[in-house]
Amino acid sequence: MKKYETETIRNLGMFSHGGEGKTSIVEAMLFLAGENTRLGRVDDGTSLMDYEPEEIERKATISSTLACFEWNKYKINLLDTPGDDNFIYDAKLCIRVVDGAVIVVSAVSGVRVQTEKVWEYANEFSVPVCFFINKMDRERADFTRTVEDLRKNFTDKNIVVVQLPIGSEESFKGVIDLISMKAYLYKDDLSGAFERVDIPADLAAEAASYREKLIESAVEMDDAVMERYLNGEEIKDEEIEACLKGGIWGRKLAPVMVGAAAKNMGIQPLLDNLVRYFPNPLYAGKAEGADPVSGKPVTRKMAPNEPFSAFVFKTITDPFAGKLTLFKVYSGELHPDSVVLNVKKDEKERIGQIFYLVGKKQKPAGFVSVGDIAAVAKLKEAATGDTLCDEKAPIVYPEVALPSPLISFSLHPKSKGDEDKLNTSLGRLIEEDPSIRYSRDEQTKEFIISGMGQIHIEVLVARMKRKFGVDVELREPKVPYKETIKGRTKVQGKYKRQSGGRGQYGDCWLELEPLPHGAGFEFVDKIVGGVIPRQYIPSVEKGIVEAMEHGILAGYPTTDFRATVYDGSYHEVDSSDMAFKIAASMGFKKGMEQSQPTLLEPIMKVEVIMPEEFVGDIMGDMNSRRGKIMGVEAKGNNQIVKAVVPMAEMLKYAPDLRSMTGGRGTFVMEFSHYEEVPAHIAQKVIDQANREREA
Ligand SMILES: Nc1nc2c(ncn2[C@@H]2O[C@H](COP(=O)(O)OP(=O)(O)OP(=O)(O)O)[C@@H](O)[C@H]2O)c(=O)[nH]1
Ligand SMILES: [Mg+2]
Repeated sequence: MKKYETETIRNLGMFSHGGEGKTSIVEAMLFLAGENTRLGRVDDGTSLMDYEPEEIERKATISSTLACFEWNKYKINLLDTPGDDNFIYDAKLCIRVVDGAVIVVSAVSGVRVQTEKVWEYANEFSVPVCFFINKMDRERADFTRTVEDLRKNFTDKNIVVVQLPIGSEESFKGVIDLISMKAYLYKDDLSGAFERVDIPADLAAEAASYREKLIESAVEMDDAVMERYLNGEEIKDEEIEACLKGGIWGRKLAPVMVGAAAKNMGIQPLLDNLVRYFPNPLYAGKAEGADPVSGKPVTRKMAPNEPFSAFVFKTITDPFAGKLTLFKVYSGELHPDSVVLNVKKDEKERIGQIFYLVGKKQKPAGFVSVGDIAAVAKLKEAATGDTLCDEKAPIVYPEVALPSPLISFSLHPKSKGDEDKLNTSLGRLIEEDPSIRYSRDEQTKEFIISGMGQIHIEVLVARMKRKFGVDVELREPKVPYKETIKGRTKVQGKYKRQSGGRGQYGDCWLELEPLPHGAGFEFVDKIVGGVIPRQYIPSVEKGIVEAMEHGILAGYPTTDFRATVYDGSYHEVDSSDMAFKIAASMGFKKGMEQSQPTLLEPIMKVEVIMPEEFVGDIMGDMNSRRGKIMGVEAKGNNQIVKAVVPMAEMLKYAPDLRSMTGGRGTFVMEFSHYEEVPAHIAQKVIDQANREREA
C-alpha cells in the first residue's frame, strides 16, 4: 500500500448493539473502494471481515477486524467491532485507538442496550461520534422515530440530521444530502451505482425544514458565524461544514446519516462525510502516558520526529501463521528489522515485516508513522494492552480497565494429552482476549474459567479445539463448601499394632472446639510431664491437618476450630511419628462426629445495576436465591441493589439477569465470607457429594 501523509489518515471504528449491520456496512465500503470484487455478506459466509469459522457459524462478529483502504485519496483504517455483550471488551479496546466512532442503529429497533454502552465508551475515551441509521429498507423502518429515540437517549450532545432518507421499507431509494441539497438515487442492484439529482418535489419542503435546523445547530459552534446568521446574512455551505466539523471534533454534536448496507445504499455519502468531518490522527496533538519507572504522568507529542511509541490493542493467535500484533503508533516511526522495548514485559522485541490488514488479508506496509494503525508478526511477548516503544524513551500507555467476569465454568480436559496442552493454549488465547480469566481452585482442584457470558466461554472452547487441538468439556463449577463443628468434645485417638516384630503405638487425647467463622484452624499443645514426648507433637498436628482436608460430612476441608492435645501415652520401642499421626487423625475424625459437624458455604457480595423499573423483580429474585438485600441506591438513571447471596445460587445468574432485564442489567460479584448452610439444603449437598465420591 502506498504511503499517506498522517493528515490524510482516518482511524475509525464501527460500534453498535449486535446485528445492527456494522460488518455489512464495512463490506459495502470494501466493495466500493475496490478491495473486494463482490459484495461480501455475513449471511452466506462471504464476508471479508467476519472470516473466523466461529464468526461464520454464528453469523456475527466475535473478534474485531481491521480494514485499511483508500477513499478519495484518504487512507481509512477501519475497525469493525463485535456488538454482542459477550465480546464487548474487544469493542472497548478498539474505541480506545480510533479518532471517530460510527455508531450504527437500526431504523427498526432504535437505541438498544449496547448502543448506550458504546456511547458511554466513546465519552470515556473522548472520541467524536456520528450515527448511521441502517436497515432503512426493512419492514417497519422509521427514520423520524429513530432520530427521536437518539435524541431522547443521548441528551449530552446535539444530534444533528445531515441526511434524509428517500422513501422507506421496500421503497427506500436513496438519501438526500442536506448540505449540498442534492439527492442520491440508487439503482436497486447492489452495485452502489447512483444518480445525483435534484431533491424530489414531494420531499423538498421537509428537506428545507431539516436544513434550517441543521444550520441552526451548526452556527451555534461559532459565535461569529452565529451572529451573522442572526443578522439574516447568508451562511455558505463551506461555513456550515466548518462549523459541523468543529462541533464533531469538540464532541458537542453528533451528525446522523442514513442508508441500507445490505442494499449498498448510502455508503458513499457516509464515507465522504467520514473523511470530511472526522479528525486526522494528530488532532489531539499529544498522547497521555506514564513514566514506567516513577509511574508519573508524561505526555508525548504526536509527531514523526519524536521517539517511537505505540499501544497494542489487539493480538491474533494462529498456531500456523504465528501471532499477529495490532498497534496504533502514538509517536515517531516504526521500521522493519528494528528492535523496540515492550515496556510492561521489560523485554526487547524484534520487529520483522509490518503489514496493513484488510480482514485477514495482509499488505506489506514498509514503515509506519505516527497516527497510523498496522500489524506486525511473531512478536515474542507482546499481548493486548502492552506498550511498545523506543528503549531510549520509555513510556507506558494506560490499559483499558478489564470488566469483572460474570460467569464461570470448570474446564475438564477430555484426555491426558489435552490436559498437558491446556495451559499453553489458554495462555495464548488470553493474550488475545484478557477479559477471559483462568485459575485453579485450590480446594476443588478444578480449572476455573471466567468470562462475560456463556457464549464468550463456548467460543473460547471452540477456538481452543480449532487452533490448538485441545478438547475440553465445560461444567458448572463446583462450589467450594467447607465443614466445621458447632459443639466441643474430648476424644481419644489411639493407634496400636503390636503383633510380632516392631509394633506401632500412638495415643493422644484431643479437645475440639469451634472458633468464629473465618478464624481457620488452631493447634494447641498442652502436654505436660512428657506423657507424649516432644518429638511426636508435630506428628499429632500433622495427623489432624491431613485428616481435616477431607471432613467427615462430605469430604470438604474442615475449618474454624481449635484442637488441643492435652494428654496421651507412648511406648518406648513401638511409638513413632507415623503412629502418632495416625492416632491423631483417628481422634480428629471421631471427635468431629461427636461435635455437631456442619457444612459451610461461600457467600458472595453482589451489586446489581439496572433501570428503576426492574428493582422489584430483582429484589424478589434475590429472595428466592436465599439472598439478603443490604440496600438500594440510585446511580444516575439506574438503581443499584446490594445483596449478599450464597454462591451456589449465583452460578447461572448472568443469563437469568439478562432475561429478567432484557439485557439492561449488569452485576459485579465478589467473595465475602462463609456461612452455615441451612439444614435442608446441607443434606442435599452431602448426599450429592457422597454419590460423586462413590462414582
Ligand atoms: N434488510 C437489511 N438487512 C441488513 C442490513 N444491514 C445488515 N443487515 C442484515 O442484518 C444482519 C446483521 O448484519 P451484520 O452486518 O452482521 O451486523 P453487525 O452489526 O456486524 O453484527 P455483530 O457483528 O453481530 O454485532 C445480517 O443478516 C445482515 O444481512 C440492511 O441495511 N438491510
Ligand atoms: Mg459484525
